[in-house]
Amino acid sequence: MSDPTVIQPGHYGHYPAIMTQAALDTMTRQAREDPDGFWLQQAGRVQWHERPTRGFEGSFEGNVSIAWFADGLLNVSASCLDRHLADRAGQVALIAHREGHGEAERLTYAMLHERVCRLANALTALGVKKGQRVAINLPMISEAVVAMLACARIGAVHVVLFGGFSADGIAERLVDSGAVAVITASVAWRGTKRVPFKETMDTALSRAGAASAVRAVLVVRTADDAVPMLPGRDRDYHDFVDRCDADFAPVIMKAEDPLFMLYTSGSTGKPKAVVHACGGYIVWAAYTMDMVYTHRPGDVLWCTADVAWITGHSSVVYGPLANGGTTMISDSLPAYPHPGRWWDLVDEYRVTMLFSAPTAVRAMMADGDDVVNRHDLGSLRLLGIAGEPISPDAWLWYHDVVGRKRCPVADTWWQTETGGIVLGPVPGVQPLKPGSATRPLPGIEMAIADAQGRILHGAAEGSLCIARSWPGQARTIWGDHARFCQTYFSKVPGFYFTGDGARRDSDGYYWITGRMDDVINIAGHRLGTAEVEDVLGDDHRILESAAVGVPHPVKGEGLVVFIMPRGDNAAGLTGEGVARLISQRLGRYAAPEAVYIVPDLPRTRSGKIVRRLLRKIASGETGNLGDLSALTDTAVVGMICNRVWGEM
Ligand code: 6R9
Repeated sequence: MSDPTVIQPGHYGHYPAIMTQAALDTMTRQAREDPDGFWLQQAGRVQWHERPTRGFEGSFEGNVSIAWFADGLLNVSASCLDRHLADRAGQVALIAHREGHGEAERLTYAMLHERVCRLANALTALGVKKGQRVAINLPMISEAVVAMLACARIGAVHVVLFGGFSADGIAERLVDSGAVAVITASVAWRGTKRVPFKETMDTALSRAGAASAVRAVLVVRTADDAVPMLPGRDRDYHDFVDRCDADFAPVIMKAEDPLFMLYTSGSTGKPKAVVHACGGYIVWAAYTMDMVYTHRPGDVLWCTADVAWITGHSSVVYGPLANGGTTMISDSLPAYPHPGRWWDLVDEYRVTMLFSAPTAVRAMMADGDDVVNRHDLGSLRLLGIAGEPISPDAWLWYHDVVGRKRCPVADTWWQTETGGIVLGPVPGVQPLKPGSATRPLPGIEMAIADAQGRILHGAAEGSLCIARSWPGQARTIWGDHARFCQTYFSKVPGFYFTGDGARRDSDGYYWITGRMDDVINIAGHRLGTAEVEDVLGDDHRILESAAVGVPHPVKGEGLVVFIMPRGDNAAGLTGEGVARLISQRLGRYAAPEAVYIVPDLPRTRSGKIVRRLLRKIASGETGNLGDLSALTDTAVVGMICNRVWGEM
């Protein structure tokens, strides 16, 4: 009898699988036996100015070093654009839909190439040089894709900053990255909400003051209203760029030159930017996206991720374009102006591969099946997800209701640090298990370690690690290589530690159990609890605070904050005020679900706040608080329970 929780590939009899299980097994074996040979062969997926002959060089020990294809020369934008001009200049590369703006913009490879060249010339005219950083802070409009590729073309390192960051968050990242130029927009719309990009950037730049190296700001005018411009610094994007030359010879880069850096959250308060290298990253993006999202003629891939996340980099921009596909972006929301809006767009643009986040799936699930059923959705052939754990229920809803049981669901596990998909199915080849991110792609040697750092074999649960480098691996943390070594390579010596916990079943499938560090995942956005506590530490009325993640039905996790006021100096301190402070300082995405002002926090004898207990209390698991004997004062627990849940 077959296990009901396993869906065999034969179920998708029509699915155009790219290989057989036997071929996949062979690939996996080759990659294991001769990794350098395997990856040098995969490197042929992209265009090189000088093809590499060297595979991996480096070590996960000591002062970790990671290099791939070190003698290769290339330009990533040439691989994503110029290479396709010979045979698909007229094929649509990018569909850019803007809510409320009628028909989407459709840019062919030739048009995208031209726009990227013009911006490359514009940035050069502004004095931006190879190796310098350019911050991109844009909504989901075509200029965001153009901007990333134009930086790649001139060899500048792009730093895409999320539109949800606060002015302080942007200022901090501009200073840390040393960005010399900024590309932003006047405003964006999130449904009916106006998001003032330029205003926030102005505030960020004035707060950063002399600490920022930004000399030039290009502003895409996204609305008709007047935009205040600072003469000498700010320029209207299209006025300036559209007059620049339509040709720009790509700057030849070494494979190990940085392509971009991207900020992500870890377990300390300071945001960190991981650095990705040109050669390894683009090979990895092309390889992983082809293994899971193989583009065929006529395919439209819509990955709903914001370009400010790694998913936006690899699955919206670099992977699809390296593979010569058609990628779609949209600034729409799933339920605005009405529930089912994304299904309208799937039908309108004949989307064949839809890639989203579990949080969006859960939100659309809550709108009910009728909303989905009113749509055709016949163009879809593959559904994908990444970003957070998905329950088997939500997985099956996506599969049965959205995919009408015709489309495989690819649950892909990866990280900003991994550059691209690590765990995920080759659709139509492997059996699927709802709730599992399946198995590692060929070339990835996944491992599970116990609490002592010992590697476990067979079915096991513990911390998720990777035994050997892969081309898309982040090379360092910008300006802090020691932190890179400490964060990822000290927990399990000789292995890359992901920060996640996982269980591997007897079929070799992985089930992610969640983060093992102090990072929470709010609707797919990583947030370090230490970032929140750092912000609160700046309010002199707050003596101490503890931020924890609790389960949330739509967002996956929500933020709950406990505040201990400073005895006699806490006048005016309110939960709303604290919530406002967090949103202002970090960004809207970090807004807490609840703030509790409590007289004390539970502590161990060495003074450490026991966040595990606070998490249980906040999520209502008060019947099962576990052993409290290590606490200095157990009465605190009852007091906090009362504060959160009333008299018990
Ligand atoms: C791609 C991306 C990485 C963290 C990662 C893990 C969680 C990502 C997941 C998943 C369960 C999946 N995560 N994919 N958890 N199942 N399929 O999201 O990168 O923003 O760096 O987040 O997200 O906890 O460690 P990033």
